[in-house]
Amino acid sequence: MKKRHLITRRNALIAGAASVGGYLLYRTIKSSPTPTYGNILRMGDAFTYEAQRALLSQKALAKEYTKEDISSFPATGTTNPADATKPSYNKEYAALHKNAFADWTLQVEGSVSKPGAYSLGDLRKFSSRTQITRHTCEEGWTAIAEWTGVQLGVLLQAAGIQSKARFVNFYCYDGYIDSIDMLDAFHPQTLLAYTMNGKPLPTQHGAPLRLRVETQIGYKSLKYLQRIVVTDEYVDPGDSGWAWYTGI
Ligand SMILES: Nc1nc2c(c(=O)[nH]1)N[C@H]1C(S)=C(S)[C@@H](COP(=O)(O)O)O[C@H]1N2
Ligand SMILES: [Mo]
Repeated sequence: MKKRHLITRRNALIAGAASVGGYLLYRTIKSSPTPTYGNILRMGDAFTYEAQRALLSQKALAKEYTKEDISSFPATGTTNPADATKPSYNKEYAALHKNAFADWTLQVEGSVSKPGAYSLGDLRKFSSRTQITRHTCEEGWTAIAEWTGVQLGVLLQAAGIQSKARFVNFYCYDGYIDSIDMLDAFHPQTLLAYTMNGKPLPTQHGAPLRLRVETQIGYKSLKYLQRIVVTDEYVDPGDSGWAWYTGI
């Protein structure tokens, strides 16, 4: 039986409230020094003891579900950058897609001592994490799926992230750009996911690699990843009208 996910007014209100809360937190982050990777390593200067405890406690993890909870999962926004009839069409992506992503690599650059390009095979060699989590779209729907991938923090450490780094910027084949701070980047559930429900990530869900940021609303979980730039500055999508930080 096919489960339907109705966009309910209640869910829309919850998503809206989460955005307002997120915006207040965002303003707080902006008005206080944003933690660098070095701050997080030292667990010192930028944080209070309570904040560190909250960060490290199990409560800081988003709820994880069981296989029985897995639901149907709508695809929204860009659903295929290889489709030449859509505005999101990207020629380079179309070529990679045609070749089943054999030539695809993820660029990792910026404030790292070992910038480089990682193939899917390279990413699969890292230890992986599997989690069943709920995605919350700002448009008011939620869905549950199982994701497997490499923790972003593991990759950043392998790339030699420098202690002054404050943000991670992401660039996608469909033109999406966004960024997260070091707390989210090193959150244990922040994954670069190559598997959804036990199968290679489907095209409509961001093949071959997407971000999963379980601490924030769905639009931070970028699909069709192309490039990661570690930096002291963040990129703001700006024109989207949504807050940069939208914790849930
Ligand atoms: N590159 C890219 N990432 C994206 C989007 C997109 O259109 N392009 N849409 C975002 C939004 S608003 C949501 S809700 C989720 C949708 O993911 P899904 O299509 O797998 O459900 O991806 C997010 N990441
Ligand atoms: Mo969304």
